[in-house]
Amino acid sequence: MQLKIVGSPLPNIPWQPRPAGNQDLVWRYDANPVIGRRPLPRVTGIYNSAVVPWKGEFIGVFRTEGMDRVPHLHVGRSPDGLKFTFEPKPIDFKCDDPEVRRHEYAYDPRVTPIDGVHYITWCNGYHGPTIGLARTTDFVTFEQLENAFLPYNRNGVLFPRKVNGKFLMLSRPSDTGHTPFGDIFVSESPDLTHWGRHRHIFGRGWPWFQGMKIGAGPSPIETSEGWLLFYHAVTNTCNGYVYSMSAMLLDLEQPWKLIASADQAILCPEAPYELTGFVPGVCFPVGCLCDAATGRIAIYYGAADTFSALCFCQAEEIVQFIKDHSLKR
Ligand code: M1P
Repeated sequence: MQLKIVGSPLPNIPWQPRPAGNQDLVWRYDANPVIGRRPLPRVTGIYNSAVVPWKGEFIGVFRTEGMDRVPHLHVGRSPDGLKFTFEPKPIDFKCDDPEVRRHEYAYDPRVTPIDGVHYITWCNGYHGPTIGLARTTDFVTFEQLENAFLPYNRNGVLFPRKVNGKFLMLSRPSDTGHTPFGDIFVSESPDLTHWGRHRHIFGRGWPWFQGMKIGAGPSPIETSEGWLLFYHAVTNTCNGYVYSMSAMLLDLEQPWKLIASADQAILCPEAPYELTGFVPGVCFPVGCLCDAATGRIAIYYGAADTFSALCFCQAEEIVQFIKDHSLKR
């Protein structure tokens, strides 16, 4: 297989080669976490956040959580994708409709460029969690659009281009709490306001690593073998939920059709910063950089609901692994 990636070269992608002797598909940045404890005054953690290339450097939307544990979204910037500085104040979304603008909480942002505009999707408090949506062209002014779905929903993730002339969004219908269920669906829209044609893509279940729920991670990467989607997979234990990362391939023109899904996790909570924090045992992929020239992928993931960490992989190896270890249910 000679995998082709649809996208731009990113020669300055943050990157470390796989360490000698390491046989894992996905390996961690050796100076993790990239964002540690108390990154801002009175902020206990910045995690589950999305980074994109921006004018030769990097920018992103970050989940911050203070002593009251209510999450908000802040802009952050980085020259190298490794060291970040953050706006001290949350994003002040502009919206003419006060009903849409009303703010309860905001978390787990994804950032997706489509046709020169950056769209932010996040879990937005509106009588319970639903999918908030905003757009920006400069990361200074953010225009908030209609919430995409009715409550309760989480993990709203846009595709990076229209498919058959429509915007596509992944999401996971949920409940108001720590949802003990969850499958990934896709919905389409002509205008980012009206969403429909909801299709089930893939469900929780066998094997055990994803027995409780799953949720889309970063925006899918377009490859010659299909859309490559990293996702979080949750299992239940006697000590609570454990969040790992796995990957699947979706059909390019009919993305509700699953091509293949790996039969195991590709990153499990093992490092100290993944096992110690506000919620131990969480690896939660949210942002992703990809160098289309080399197939290098850098994934930003939340660790233990406290830290932001980085891991690396090669697109062709991941796609081959999904095909070779394709889940059969
Ligand atoms: O605490 C682990 C995660 O729990 C929730 O994830 P999900 O709703 O997808 O199961 C979210 O609160 C997420 O932010 C958190 O990391």
